[in-house]
Amino acid sequence: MNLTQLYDAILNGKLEEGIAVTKTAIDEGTDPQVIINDYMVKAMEEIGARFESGKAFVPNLLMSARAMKGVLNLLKPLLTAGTTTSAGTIVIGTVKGDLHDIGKNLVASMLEGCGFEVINLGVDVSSDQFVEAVRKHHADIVCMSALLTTTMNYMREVTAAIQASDLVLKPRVMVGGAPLTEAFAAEIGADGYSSNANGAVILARRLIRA
Ligand code: B1M
Repeated sequence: MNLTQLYDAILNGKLEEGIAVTKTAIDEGTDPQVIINDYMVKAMEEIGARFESGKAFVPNLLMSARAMKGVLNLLKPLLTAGTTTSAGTIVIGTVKGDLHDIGKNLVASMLEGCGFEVINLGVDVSSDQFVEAVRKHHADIVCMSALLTTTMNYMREVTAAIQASDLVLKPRVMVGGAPLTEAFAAEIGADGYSSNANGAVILARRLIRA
C-alpha cells in the first residue's frame, strides 16, 4: 500500500479518498501509529506551512481538518482495542478561545487506547468547565491543549482556578500543543508537558504513579 496517497488526500482535503486508502492499509495490517504519525500528521504540518507562507487559506485548512478527523475516526477503534480496566481518569480539552481539536483528539484517543478513562470537553473550554468536570468525574488529571500563542496563556488561569478551587483532591495538570514548551509548562505551574500524543501517555502514567 502506498500511503503517500493518504498524505495527499489529507493535504488536499479529500475525505473519501483518505478513507478508502486507510481501509486498505488497515486490511493489510499497517500499524495505525505509522499511518497517523508518518502520513496524517505530516500532511497537517505541510498544510500549516503552506498556510503560513500564503499558499493555502482557511478553507484549505478546514478541508484538511475534515479529512484528518474522518480518517482518525476510522482508526480510533484500533487504538483503543483490548483495554479493559481504567488506568485513571483524565479530563481533556482545548482551552478557551481556541478551536483547534485535531491534536487534542489524537491525544485523547491515545490515552483511551492505553486504558485511561477520558472525558473530552471539546474546544473553547473555560476554567470553570475544567474544574466542574474534575469534580463530577473525580478526575486524576486535567490535560489542556492550545495551538495559538494567544490562547496558551489561558492555561495559567485554569491551573490557578484548580488550585483556588475547593476540590479536596487536586488533579495533576498536564499541557501540550505546538506553541508550548517545557519551560512554559513549569512557569504556569503545570505538573508536566509533552510535545506529542505518545509522550502524553507516558507523562500521564508517570503523574498517576507520583
Ligand atoms: Co489554525 N493555526 N487557525 N486552524 N491551524 C495554526 C495552529 C497555525 C500555526 C497555522 C500557521 O500560521 N502556520 C496558526 C497559529 C499561529 C500562532 O498562534 N502562532 C493558526 C492560526 C493563526 C489560526 C487562525 C487564527 C486563522 C484565522 O482564522 N485567520 C484560526 C484560529 C481559530 C481559533 O482557534 N480561535 C485558525 C483556525 C483553524 C481551523 C479551524 C481552520 C483549523 C482547525 C480545525 C480543527 O482543529 N478542528 C486549523 C488548522 C487545521 C491549523 C493547522 C494547519 C494544523 C493543526 C493541526 O491539526 N495539526 C495549524 C498549523 C500547524 O500546526 N502546522 C494551525 C495536526 C495535529 C495532529 O497536531 O494540533 O500540533 P497538533 O497536536 C500535536 C501536538 O501539538 C501535541 O500532540 C498532537 C499530536 O502529536 N498536542 C499535545 C496537542 N495538544 C496536546 C496536549 C498535550 C500533549 C500534547 O497534553 C499533555
